Amino acid sequence: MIAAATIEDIEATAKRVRRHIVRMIAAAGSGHPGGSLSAVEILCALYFRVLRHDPAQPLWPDRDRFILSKGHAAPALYAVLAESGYLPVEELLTLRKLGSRLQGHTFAYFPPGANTLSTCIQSIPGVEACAGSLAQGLSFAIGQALAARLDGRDYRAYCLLGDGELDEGQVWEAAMSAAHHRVDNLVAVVDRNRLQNDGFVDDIMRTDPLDAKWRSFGWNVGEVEGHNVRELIAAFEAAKAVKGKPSVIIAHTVKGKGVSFMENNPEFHGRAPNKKETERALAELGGE
Ligand SMILES: Cc1ncc(C[n+]2csc(CCOP(=O)(O)OP(=O)(O)O)c2C)c(N)n1
Repeated sequence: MIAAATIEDIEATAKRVRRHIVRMIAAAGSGHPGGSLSAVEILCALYFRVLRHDPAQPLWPDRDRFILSKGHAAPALYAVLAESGYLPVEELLTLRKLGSRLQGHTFAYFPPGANTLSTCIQSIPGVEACAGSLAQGLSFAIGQALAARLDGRDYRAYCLLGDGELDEGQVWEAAMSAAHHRVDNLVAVVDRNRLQNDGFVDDIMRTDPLDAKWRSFGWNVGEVEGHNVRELIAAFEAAKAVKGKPSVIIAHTVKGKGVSFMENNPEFHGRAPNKKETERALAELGGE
């Protein structure tokens, strides 16, 4: 089982994860840096402090489940899984290469006829679900959370959504059903970076007031500065104590966080940095 890290260690890991993200997307020549960089502290807080998981047993039945619904942020998840020990850090540079386990969006599935955990195929150990087609992750996470209840297990399910992803109706159908079934071992996190594919969420489909919307759908709502590890951990801990309803944490973040010319820049939703930009980004991110 992975040991709880200190806030300082988590912040140091987040720095390394940002550098991995820039390097892997640059090496691939394609990918989604903006929405990967915004999610770094959320993922690091989860994997190094909140989730019950064991890199040596990726299919351990009692593990907490993490579902990356905004699947284009796969580089961030792969980097955090590598830092956790699920795969070699060097493998990160195979992102999006032919034959690599690290495809641009995550996958995990049960092949036809298979119905046991040991026959689940994960792109890399630790990946729970296929993602890329937005909005399916929350429904999947509800299924996982309900399965825990049916199986008499006490694991929890966590799901990371983008704020542009909330344009999809399936998210709100899922939100209603989670409240209806009182799925209190479920936590959704909204990466509220206020940008989506090629523009600002407010211009494409305004979702404010987001907290009131989730609350009216029957959820417990927390709100944090999404790059503040301490605040994130406190919100996840508070959610654990909530009974009878699911929780959502609205995490206010910056798309492209940490790289000045990527921050709040729609261009870097889905474009790799070129050689010069990569050098500049890595210089800004510091470290070795
Ligand atoms: C069903 C579906 N519709 C459209 C897309 C294309 N698409 C990929 S990313 C994206 C924007 C996502 O924005 P957001 O959820 O805010 O992600 P972030 O800004 O955090 O990267 C869109 C529309 C998709 N992947 N799936």
